[in-house]
Amino acid sequence: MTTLREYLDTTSCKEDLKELIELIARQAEPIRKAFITNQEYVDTENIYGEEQIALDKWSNKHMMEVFKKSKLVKAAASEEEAEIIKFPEAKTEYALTMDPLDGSSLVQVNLAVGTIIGIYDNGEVMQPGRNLRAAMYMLYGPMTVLGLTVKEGVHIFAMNDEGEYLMLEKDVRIPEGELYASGALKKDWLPKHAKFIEKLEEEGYKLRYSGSFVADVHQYLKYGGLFSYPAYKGKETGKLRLLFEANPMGYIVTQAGGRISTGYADILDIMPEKIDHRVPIYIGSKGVIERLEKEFKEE
Ligand code: AHM
Ligand code: MG
Repeated sequence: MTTLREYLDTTSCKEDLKELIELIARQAEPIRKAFITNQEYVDTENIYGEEQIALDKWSNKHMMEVFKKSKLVKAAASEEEAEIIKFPEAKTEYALTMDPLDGSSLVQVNLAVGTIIGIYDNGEVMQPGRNLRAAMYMLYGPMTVLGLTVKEGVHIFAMNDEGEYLMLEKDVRIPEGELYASGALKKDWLPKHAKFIEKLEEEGYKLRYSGSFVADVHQYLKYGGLFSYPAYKGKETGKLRLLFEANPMGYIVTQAGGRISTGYADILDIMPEKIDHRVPIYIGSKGVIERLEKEFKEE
């Protein structure tokens, strides 16, 4: 079986990028181990005023320490930090975006959660997702799984008992599947969104929504369909973040032949206006997203 290193050696990645990807992927082990010791809620809120559980903070702090020590990261923006963190001792130009623990509300019920990372190679995080050099996620489910693209397709790896990643699926292509999901309360959905979701239900699309974006997108990558967290009444920007969630996962899905859209435009072309820039998200199979964009524009 192909190890992560063996795969990386077949790509056009420079040695320091290979090292960075391996280093990040290895952090799945300490993060997983921390699940058991970081279960309780702490009485702080994150920068979005949300209740923050200890594991969010722990994972963020752990990753930032790893980045600093490695000298492989010049700057990092994290969902858990109000400002971009700079590492002046870095010997590279890699700038990262990170959701250290996506799906954190599921930690205490032991459902799948993950870490999402975007990697730019020009020292800058405030730029469109289209410019990403690489994107990856680690999913902590029954197995520890790594989804990775270095702009040469999407490949899925699983960690074995020795902590080594072995390739599970090569060159994943997202099919035109029939799963659907929508975040936000149904009573707050905007009319165009509600109409489209209703249509999918009538066509026989099956509902799959877990509360963990990274776990949901991993599933949609395999089976296809339309995952959405839309604009909704009172929050026209939607909930999910451009830098930390939409761009890296959208980049991966796009590399697998799928799409990510606001319903009107490709999310990967958006210039971020601020660190916590939020976007309505439609992500999944290409056909259904093109159909949605067409209908949204027509009405
Ligand atoms: P988080 O990064 O703080 O965990 O928040 C993002 C999560 C996504 O993983 C998920 O899709 C969404 O929020 C779930 O939200 P809701 O509870 O409104 O369904
Ligand atoms: Mg998140």
